[in-house]
Amino acid sequence: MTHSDLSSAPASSPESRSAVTTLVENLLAGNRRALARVITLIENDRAETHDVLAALYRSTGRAHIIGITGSPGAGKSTLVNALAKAYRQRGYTVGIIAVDPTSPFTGGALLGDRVRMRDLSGDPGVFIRSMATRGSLGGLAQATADAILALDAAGFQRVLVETVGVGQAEVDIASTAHSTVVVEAPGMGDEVQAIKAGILEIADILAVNKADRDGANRTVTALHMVLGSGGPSMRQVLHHGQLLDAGLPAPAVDAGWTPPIIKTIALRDQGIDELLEAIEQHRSHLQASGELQRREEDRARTALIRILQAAVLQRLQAAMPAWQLRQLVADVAGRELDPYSAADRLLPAVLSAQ
Ligand SMILES: Nc1nc2c(ncn2[C@@H]2O[C@H](COP(=O)(O)OP(=O)(O)O)[C@@H](O)[C@H]2O)c(=O)[nH]1
Ligand SMILES: [Mg+2]
Repeated sequence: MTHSDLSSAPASSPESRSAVTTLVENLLAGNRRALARVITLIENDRAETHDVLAALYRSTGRAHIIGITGSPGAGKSTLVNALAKAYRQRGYTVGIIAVDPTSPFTGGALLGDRVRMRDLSGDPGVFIRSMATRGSLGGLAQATADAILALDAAGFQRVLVETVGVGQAEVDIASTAHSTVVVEAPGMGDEVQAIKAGILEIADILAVNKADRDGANRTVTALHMVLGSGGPSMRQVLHHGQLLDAGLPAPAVDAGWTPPIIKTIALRDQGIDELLEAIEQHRSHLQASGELQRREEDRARTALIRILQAAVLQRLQAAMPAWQLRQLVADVAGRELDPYSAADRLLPAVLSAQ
């Protein structure tokens, strides 16, 4: 499989279909180049992506997906590196995806991450990839979710996804991950700030990294207080916020799990076994309580809505000249038309577009 096999043929041609089949077969057989190629297709939002994912989908659903999020500099990359090594020592294969919405680079990790992940490279049981935005319709969240599917299909048992906690990104990852680890570090500013930003709402596990530094215990105490007052209803807030679909029952609250707070020194591999244990305990809890199934349904719903939104916009853009859309927007902005009526005018175009 070479790059030109897939780029030369039109998306639905027989040549392209057989190239897709070969690519998928190679990925499922554990070929790393095929996996890398598939993730590149996903990143570039190529037309073949849908065929590839459709062919892979039945082979997914086995990996445990772990989101690692928190402020820049909290030590997420270092922690991911240490966690991956610990998982490897226990015989698990590990996929790592570093998501950086601000990075202009794709396909290669940031220099610091490259240095840190050096001790993992060359290990066939580890696959590392970083992803950045390409401004595709589906966006970074969709590309990340699809890349996770590819790693899952390729047989990686644990998939670690590092995201910078800067708002919507971590909420998106939380809806993609089975277990979300929020990384805090002492002296990184007001803990209340993190709570305000909503980052704790998505935590299944809290890691207070840089526990070698002053103030780690203060951070732990502050987090205990917030969790004590907020309790398990935190998750409910998130899920209700994401219920874009009317008529579906609100998901049950995961009342049986209190996020543990674990001190780590990622630089020295301290607290990593405890963190790994907490993740595995959370996985067992998800399975035993039925929460795993519920989160899978959440994931499926989120994915479906995201894909539908992108498809509707794509069809709209295909069916209507850009100037016409701009005029409609101008009319709404100028109060000549309300947005509901504008949408009503656009919908027939969406439905008739091929
Ligand atoms: N003192 C101390 N420094 C750490 C620890 N873990 C990471 N660091 C350092 O913190 C900085 C940021 O780490 P990095 O993993 O890149 O953070 P990220 O931005 O959250 O991914 C780096 O200089 C790390 O070496 C730790 O446990 N203790
Ligand atoms: Mg990082």
